[in-house]
Amino acid sequence: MDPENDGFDYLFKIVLIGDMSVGKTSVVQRFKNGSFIDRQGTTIGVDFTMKTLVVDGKRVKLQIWDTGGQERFRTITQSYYRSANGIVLCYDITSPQSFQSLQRWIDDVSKFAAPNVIKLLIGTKCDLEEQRAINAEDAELLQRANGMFSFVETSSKSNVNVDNAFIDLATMLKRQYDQGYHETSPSESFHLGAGGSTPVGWNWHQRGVSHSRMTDLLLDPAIRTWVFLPIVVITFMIGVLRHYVTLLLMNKKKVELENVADGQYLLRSRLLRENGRFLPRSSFNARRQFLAAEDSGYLSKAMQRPSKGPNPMDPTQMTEMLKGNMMNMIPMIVVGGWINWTFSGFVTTRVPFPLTLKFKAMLQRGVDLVSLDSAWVSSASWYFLCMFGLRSIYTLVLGEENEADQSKAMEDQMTGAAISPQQDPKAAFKAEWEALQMYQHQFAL
Ligand SMILES: Nc1nc2c(ncn2[C@@H]2O[C@H](COP(=O)(O)OP(=O)(O)OP(=O)(O)O)[C@@H](O)[C@H]2O)c(=O)[nH]1
Ligand SMILES: [Mg+2]
Repeated sequence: MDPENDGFDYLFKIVLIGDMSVGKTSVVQRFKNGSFIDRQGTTIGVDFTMKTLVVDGKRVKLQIWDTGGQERFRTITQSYYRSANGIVLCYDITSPQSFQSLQRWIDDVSKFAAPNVIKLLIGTKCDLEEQRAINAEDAELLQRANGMFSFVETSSKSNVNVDNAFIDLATMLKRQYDQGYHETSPSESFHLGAGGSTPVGWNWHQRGVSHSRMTDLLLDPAIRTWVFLPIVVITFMIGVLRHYVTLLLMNKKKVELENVADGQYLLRSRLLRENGRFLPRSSFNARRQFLAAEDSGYLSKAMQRPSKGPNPMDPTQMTEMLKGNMMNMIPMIVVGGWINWTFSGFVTTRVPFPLTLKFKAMLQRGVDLVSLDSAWVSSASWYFLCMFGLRSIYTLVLGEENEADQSKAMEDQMTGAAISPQQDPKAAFKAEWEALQMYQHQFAL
């Protein structure tokens, strides 16, 4: 059996951390290739390596993330802790500074990594015995005080203990898994996103199923019941509520008979211009006369009526507009805030097709997890998708002209349809009258 073959029984993610130049990359290189490069370049951000070991006759694949120790990468690399199964903390036995820094690294781990992550302490460069600044006993004390499972001193240069360290870690991870760590708590929960506690069922064990580098998630069914569905129901109910409150608040505009007649006459005039060529000239003229004769035509009379176009400063119009805005903004702010507060940080569902990384920003608001596949949708984004996606359901339930659809109201506001002044009817009559006057009749039949 070739251990490098892609098949594996266990997959564990390991992250190496520690101050810059302590020799993290050298450790990984020694383990992966069996080589040592004296002038190793500093690591920019994070490097990724895979290696498969055989432990107790099973293939254990290690995904190793070698982080850059420079201060400026600290926040980037923290996001890698979250899905780590094992963390290797490194210090340089010749550098007291790197040993002192360990406390900060340990604090970071307890802040950002899963609570059950397995920690291993490594003192590097043990070939430089004459420059030793840190005793092994001190390191052991620190190891025990912080619940790390083991401590070893290694040398990548002289190939001391490097392989052993990884084998020990892999063995420990496998045994922990075998002991049913995840059986006792099927949805091992840990924190995603700042502050939001996010129960995510995490698939520790990929039995040769997927070889993608992305973290594979199993959604806890409770998320479906307590996050996914509530968001849909809340968004829907708010829409219905909005519809009825709007109906209550808004004054229905009264339709006047004259306005209806005006509309109908304008329509008739337009139809006459469009289809007049199918009428004999005398019939056409009679109709034109009826609509546009100098004094007695309907359009001419309508043009002379005193104008009563809507007054833009009309206070009732302003209140209507304010009410409209209120019905838009208040649910947005209140419900948006509520959803964010109660449900933020959950991964709710997965779209059934692959998406490019660019969708992450859109679909994963509130879940800041680099290794999460872009097809997953976070709770905050799910709320927005519901808000825009429920349009046809509202139409089905509330009818065509409903006020529930927030996206429609927003569209109106953006295009200015909600605030554009109504046309002056006199202008419409004048335009129609002129068009009819200029029409040259030619009988088409
Ligand atoms: N003598 C000796 N030198 C080592 C050993 N391991 C690493 N070095 C040297 O230490 C220096 C830093 O090693 P790196 O592996 O690049 O350190 P790093 O922790 O990856 O550094 P960053 O990527 O900047 O965080 C290099 O010049 C190595 O040659 C070792 O075991 N013995
Ligand atoms: Mg490095």
